[in-house]
Amino acid sequence: MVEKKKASVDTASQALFEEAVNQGIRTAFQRYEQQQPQCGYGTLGLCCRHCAMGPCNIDPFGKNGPDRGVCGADADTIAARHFDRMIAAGAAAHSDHGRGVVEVFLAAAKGEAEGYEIKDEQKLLQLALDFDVEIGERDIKDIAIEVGEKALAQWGQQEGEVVMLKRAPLKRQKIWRDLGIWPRGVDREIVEIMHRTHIGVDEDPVNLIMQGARAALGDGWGGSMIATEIQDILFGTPVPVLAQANLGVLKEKEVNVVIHGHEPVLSEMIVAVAGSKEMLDYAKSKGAEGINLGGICCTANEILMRHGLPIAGDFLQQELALVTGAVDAMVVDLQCIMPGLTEVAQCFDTELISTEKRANIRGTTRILFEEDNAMESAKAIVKKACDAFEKRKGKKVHIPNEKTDLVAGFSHETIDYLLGGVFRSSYRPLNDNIINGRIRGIAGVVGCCTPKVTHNDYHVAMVKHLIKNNVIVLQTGCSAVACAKEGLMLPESAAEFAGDGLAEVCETVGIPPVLHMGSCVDNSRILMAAAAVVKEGGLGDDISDLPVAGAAPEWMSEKAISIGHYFVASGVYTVFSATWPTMGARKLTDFLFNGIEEKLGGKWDYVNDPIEAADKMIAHIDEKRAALGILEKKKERVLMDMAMRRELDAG
Ligand code: SF4
Ligand code: MSK
Repeated sequence: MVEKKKASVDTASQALFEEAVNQGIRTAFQRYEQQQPQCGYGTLGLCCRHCAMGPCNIDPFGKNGPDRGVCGADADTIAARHFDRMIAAGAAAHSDHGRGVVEVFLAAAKGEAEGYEIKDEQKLLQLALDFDVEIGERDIKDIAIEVGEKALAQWGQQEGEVVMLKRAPLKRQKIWRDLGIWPRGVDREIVEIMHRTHIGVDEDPVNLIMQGARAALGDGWGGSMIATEIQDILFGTPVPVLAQANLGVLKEKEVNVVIHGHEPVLSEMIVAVAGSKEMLDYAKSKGAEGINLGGICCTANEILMRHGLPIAGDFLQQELALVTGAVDAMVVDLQCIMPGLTEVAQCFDTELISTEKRANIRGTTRILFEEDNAMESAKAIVKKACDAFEKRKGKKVHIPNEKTDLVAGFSHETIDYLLGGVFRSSYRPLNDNIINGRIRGIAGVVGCCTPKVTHNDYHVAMVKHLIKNNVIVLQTGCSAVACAKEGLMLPESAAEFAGDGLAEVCETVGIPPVLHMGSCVDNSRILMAAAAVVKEGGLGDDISDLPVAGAAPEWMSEKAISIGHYFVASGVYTVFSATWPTMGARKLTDFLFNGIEEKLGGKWDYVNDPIEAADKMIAHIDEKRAALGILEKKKERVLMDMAMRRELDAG
């Protein structure tokens, strides 16, 4: 059994972990222990079951065991094929999400999706320029329909270039073209991975990994970026909002609806419906004082970014949320939904409602989302939650006290605006502060949480170490949730946790040292921010020149591998911790950690200690600073008086 202190560094999760143990409820923490010892071949990437002559295992020590599978594939081929298939699955997940969002957008533009409207016309026009859609005097609806059709065509495109990669710096574009890895179509590159990793096709690990890069780029700069942009157009581009995070956001006397998964198309409707008089009256008729919405995983991040709604928790807190006994309905769509939820929900009065045709979860109530019935589905869901509250009313609940304030909503446009001021939005102040050394560099710390390490420990330790060393941190996904709970996303946390230079910039601009940029598909916002920093000038002419680094210290999903690989393929040094999937394949691992840099300017690394990993990121940042000739620049300390601050605010 896991000891309480090892389950989580988050005290709310620790308490509920113990409550689950006391009540005999199994969660991922116990199931992980039951899986021990996990298969060594699988852990090292040395197990193949791509055909029925297998499964084949390779001897990791190169001694008396087999060094090839039945077909003759060696360790590097087997691990590279497996790595590529992780990319394919991750890219497919993000991109299929993106496709669904574009379909809803198109229906909304045609007036066929009640309740949806275009909220950010400016962003629509920007996207129209990307897709070469004529603007002129045309009606905004006509522009939206053409943008929607052209965006949707990116998935099935067979030849040519996925359009959004043109947002990257010109030098980066040339690298992709010269290497022949500019994706032709989002789906095509994923299918090609599946073909090339079939028995007896591509056996060259380097060739396989470069196709992986092509598919991953189709995810990050394609499917994910389109998803982010279209979600902003439909639901509004995030601006800073104050909110709260952790399971203490649940309320005993209100109907608690927890929205979990990834797609904001239905959760936006639930947000709209839950605030209506009709639903509030219904909730009161069941004895509740109100309706309380909270999120888990990336749906949490989506509704947080746009509405300031509270985050109940991250991936490993989904079952713990139910253990509170206070969740009346948990609404799940897709991705990162643990099948184990059903077993936990059965111990309580919780309605577990699944809404996605693509994701049936046995034991859930099915209320399917269709774009033409979103409002009705949302109402039916909220009513079910109210009915469940009536059953739960008066029973004992275990809601922890922990909830922490945070400021979220840092789209890359918002960063631009906050830094540059009202009249002159620009990344110039960020670049200047990197050049003068107040900010040493930028780190993207993202990804999931995993029971392989103490929950949230790596995220929090790494991010604290980075900001202490004047590295500003951009976050998405469950990593953002972890640091929000720790209080790192408040402007005042700069004085407590950040180094002098970073703290000075944060205090002047009024931002936290750790910026919440959204959900997993919103890693595309980090790409756009990196491209904007290059464009602003003074820090080289490619993303690989920037003093930046990426990390996913508690990763677990295949999407994380796709994200990591598109960061590497965009020129970023990217460190993973907790586990690494190719460790048994020496030549392949050496290529990913070293050789790939010659081709792509970025590379992978694995360091299973968050502080050591952060130190390697800082060392990389310093190397880039040295190459730019700014390593020695010491920050000139400027004490700002009120007049200077006002001037900065006014831009
Ligand atoms: Fe074994 Fe080759 Fe079949 Fe993989 S593809 S299971 S290594 S025979
Ligand atoms: S939800 S992919 S556990 S970040 Fe995006 Fe969190 Fe990882 Fe799922």
